[in-house]
Amino acid sequence: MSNSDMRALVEALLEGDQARCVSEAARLRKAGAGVAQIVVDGIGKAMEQLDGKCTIDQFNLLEIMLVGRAVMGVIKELFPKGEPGMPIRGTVIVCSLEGDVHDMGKNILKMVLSGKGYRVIDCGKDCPLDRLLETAEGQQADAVCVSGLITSVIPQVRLLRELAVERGLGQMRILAGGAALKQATAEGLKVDFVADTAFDGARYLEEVVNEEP
Ligand code: B12
Repeated sequence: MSNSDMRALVEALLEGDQARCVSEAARLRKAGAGVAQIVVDGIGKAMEQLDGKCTIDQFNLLEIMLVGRAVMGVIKELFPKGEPGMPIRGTVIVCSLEGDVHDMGKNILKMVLSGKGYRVIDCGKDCPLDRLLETAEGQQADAVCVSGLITSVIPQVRLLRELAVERGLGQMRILAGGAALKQATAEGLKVDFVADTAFDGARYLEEVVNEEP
């Protein structure tokens, strides 16, 4: 399946036409496209093109919210079962940090990890570090996944390791992803892994957190 097969989905996403997006995603699945390919070459590509419309100077909230709704429709189509009932592989917390309301990437990550059998606790968007770490401690998390789309959250990400160690969570893996974080290095962010896509993150977790029953 070539990228040009994704064109209709990308166009429908950019038009914010949720019904057309859902039927395009279903058509692509029937034609043999994988979930990862639709997320990366379909949703990812459309969001790259939307990029220019989401700056401080040029910003049409209604248009972008319609695109967001269309993306969520595609996510539901790609992950029809939502989260599986019987998690088998350890506990992972996902969130977007305080000040960041972007959550579509986090929502995709949640579905991908749930689909792989992790128990995923979603701390939501705009989540303060304290709440994230309190949840991680209470749930005995094996890993936390922070999604960062705006660069202003970077200082919070860099604090996470130190605060986790203070709470006795030094063994917990810290993963980072999203447009603002994936340009940085793991050393720079003081995390264990920086993911390009949700699927990269899942592969990394499969290597390091894999409590098969
Ligand atoms: C859609 C969007 C919005 C929507 C968000 C809707 C929602 N519910 O999420 C709305 C309209 C609300 C919005 C608001 C704003 N936005 Co905006 N937005 C975007 C846009 C166009 C797409 C983001 C997106 O959803 N991508 C699709 C998802 C699926 O991709 P993703 O998050 O990268 O996730 C994938 C991977 O990265 C991975 N992943 C993500 N996180 C993680 C974490 C881990 C651990 C792992 C393993 C993997 C992983 O999983 C996904 C699948 O592979 C980006 C442009 C861009 N290039 O990202 C700008 C962008 C992020 N926004 C931007 C800005 C400036 C804003 C506003 C400040 C605008 C304003 N004037 O108010 C506000 C911010 C408000 C706030 N405080 O957070 C800037 C940020 C710039 C910066 N350097 O900080 C960007 C980069 C646009 C730009 N070029 O200026 N935005």
